[in-house]
Amino acid sequence: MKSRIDDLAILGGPPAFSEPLHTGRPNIGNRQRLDERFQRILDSARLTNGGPFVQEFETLIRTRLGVKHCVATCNATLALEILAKATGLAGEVLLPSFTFVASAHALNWVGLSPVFVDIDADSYTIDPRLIERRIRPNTSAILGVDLWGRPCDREALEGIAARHGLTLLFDASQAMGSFYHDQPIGGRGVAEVLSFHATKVLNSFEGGAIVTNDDRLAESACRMRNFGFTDYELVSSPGTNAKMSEVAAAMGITSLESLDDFIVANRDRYDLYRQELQDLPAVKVSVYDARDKYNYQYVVLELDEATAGMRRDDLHGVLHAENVLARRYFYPGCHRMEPYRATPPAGGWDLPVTERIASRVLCLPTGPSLSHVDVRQICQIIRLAVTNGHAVRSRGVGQPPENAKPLWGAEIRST
Ligand code: T4K
Repeated sequence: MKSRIDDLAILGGPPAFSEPLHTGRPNIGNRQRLDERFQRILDSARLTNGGPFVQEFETLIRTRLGVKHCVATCNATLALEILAKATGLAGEVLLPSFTFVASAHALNWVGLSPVFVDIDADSYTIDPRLIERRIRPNTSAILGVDLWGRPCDREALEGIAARHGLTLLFDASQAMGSFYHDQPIGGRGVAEVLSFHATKVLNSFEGGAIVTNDDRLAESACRMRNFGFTDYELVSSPGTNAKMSEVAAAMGITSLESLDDFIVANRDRYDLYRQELQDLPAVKVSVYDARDKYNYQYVVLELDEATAGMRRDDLHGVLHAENVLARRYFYPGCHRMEPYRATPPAGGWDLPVTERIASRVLCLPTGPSLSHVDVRQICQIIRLAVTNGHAVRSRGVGQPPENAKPLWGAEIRST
């Protein structure tokens, strides 16, 4: 364990970890069962186009979430695009800027205009109190985002959508396994979208899904993900290719079998992080709404730079030097990314909470592949850095953001 600031790797000490600790380590599940499924796919030569594993995966997801339909796709970005097309959205869609850029890009890609609404400082999700002032005659929908697996305020959004005749959709890409109050995410609004990307709590290498209780919407989405085909040779609408492959579904099924174990492991690491960091006034590990349940896939630390004497980016640099690849998700907010940065509304984007939170938060490595010893060591590094923030900073540790990403080029530790 490091006890003096000179031990910190950024100040010349040896890195605490010889191999990178990633934020977003894939959860694999039972490899033997995965292998068996792969063999069955190869033996059957049924590789894609709605094969038996995709059908099984869809059934398992809809049963688990208690929804009528699951339309599996090759990723969540295309699921969002299809959903926007299938619900016939036009004009402007309200969503938070503080999200992964795919939430906004999917809308932009199909010709819609994302309009960003600020977030609530405690939940980090869209602030319902700020939505109505952004509604204009050409607003067609609200896209709530369950950031870091935390369900956004569905009841409040439903009320607003109903009052203004807006379509309500949810980007639940990060929220598989989470519950809004006592209900699994997936069944609210017109539809919800899930991601099964490798870094998600449930992974299918790449993958996504639209889940909905709307029969017609499910039928449209199925058609659109398969070039608009309704029959063997009959094409009855525009469409794209967003089909999930059989290997992806096999991974998804395998990962789903262990999902509850992954969540228990995530919860365990989250509790340990909180326990280890609770007495540090400069640091807040995100707290959750007791009415909900979470997948705990992201452990989010918020740094108060005035108390710490160092900026979030300094701490980010300190951790990366130790091979702890914490991420500044979702810095700097979509509104500061192109094309949204270049096309602000009159008067500019008004997103003070997003700006503040985006400059303060760090997501830490977590998950089954991370040991308790690892977590304690990471916490000790954080403690050492933030309790000596001024001293560390006076030695010029600030690391420009551009330097952070290349570390991902390093070898990945196997689970
Ligand atoms: N909406 C929301 C709210 C989302 O969060 C996302 C995706 C989407 C929509 C769109 O879903 P998809 O179309 O992707 O299904 C990652 C993911 O690529 C992205 O899926 C995810 N959100 C986003 C939050 O994170 P990056 O650029 O941060 O990933 P990357 O490659 O830097 O990996 C993160 C860390 O995970 C690295 O340190 C290494 C580790 N890793 C990653 C991969 C891919 C591994 O250890 N193994 C791996 O295979 O975007």
